[in-house]
Amino acid sequence: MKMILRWFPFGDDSVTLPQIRQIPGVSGVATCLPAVPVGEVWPRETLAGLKKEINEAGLEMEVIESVNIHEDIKKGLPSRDRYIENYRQTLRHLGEAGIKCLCYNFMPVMDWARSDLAHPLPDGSTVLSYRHDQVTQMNPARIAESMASKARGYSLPGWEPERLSAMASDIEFYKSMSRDDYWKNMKYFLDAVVPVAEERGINLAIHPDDPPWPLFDLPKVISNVENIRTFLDLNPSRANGLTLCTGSLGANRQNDLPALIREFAGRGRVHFAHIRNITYRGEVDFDESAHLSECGSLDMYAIVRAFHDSGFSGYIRPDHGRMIWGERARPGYGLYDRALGTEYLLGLWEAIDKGARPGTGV
Ligand SMILES: [Mn+2]
Repeated sequence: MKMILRWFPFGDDSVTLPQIRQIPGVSGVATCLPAVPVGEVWPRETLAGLKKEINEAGLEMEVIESVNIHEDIKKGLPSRDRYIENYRQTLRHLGEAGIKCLCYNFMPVMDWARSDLAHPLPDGSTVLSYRHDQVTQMNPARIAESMASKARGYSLPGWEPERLSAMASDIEFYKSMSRDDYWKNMKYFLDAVVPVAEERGINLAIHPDDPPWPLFDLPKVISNVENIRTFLDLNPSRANGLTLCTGSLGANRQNDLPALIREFAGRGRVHFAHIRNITYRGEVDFDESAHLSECGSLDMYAIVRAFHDSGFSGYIRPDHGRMIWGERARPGYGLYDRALGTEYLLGLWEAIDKGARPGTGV
């Protein structure tokens, strides 16, 4: 297991590499090239420069989050082949840069949604929160507007301006697409890119839908145990794997997270873990919360233990955190609460690991 932190390059993050270097137990960052338009090849030289910057700060660059997938691939349009070829070329460049794991998602139109990016908690911190009625009462353009107004000037990954302009027509397009066709488009993509990933030693790790239920009638497919099984069977390579995000999948109370982790990590198909806690505020409403079990609705001990017991050897990051101690940062991605979460998760891991090995525990 390697503990990493998400970091946005080129000045689009309030958190610096030297700060991340000082969080005990963190070996590297998950990063991205936000300036490359969706569908185009990620330039080799830019990746090499970024790797140099990260390595010189004493950190590894082994995980990318994420290379976005052009909407034409998800729609299955004839133009998809050009974009898929570009994706294959990007994978080759990522391999040359030493990337071992690529987190991506296949969600149509929008990556993730929240009703508030700075919801106040009683302890004075703020968190991202989701109230289903508020989200469905807005149209996607209004959601984007309301999210951007609380993004403190940082870009919101997955809500890039070029996506927003096409949102309304894209939503119309998907209304006529069957769930089966969506799976077929996914398989077409996987069968083209997985062999290149395998050859370059990269594990693909799809991120679950967030929230894990349909919004605006859009097909959402990575949201529970059944459809994750379907997804993994689309292409049986180990390189076709998952990012297991406890906050995303955990928002659906029907998802038994430890069981899900034991099944998929046990099969060697989980390559990246996003571990965070949430507090249920209704059947389909939740607030993000501090990582500690007692601060939310998820049992973090059971979650970390399931990863440990499954022999998980991929990457873990603490995912989102609260905004605390007056920090001004990208919503969900401040330094302080993610550092606290990191140490808590590493503490759980050490206790479970030593307890599982006779002679090393108490
Ligand atoms: Mn996540």
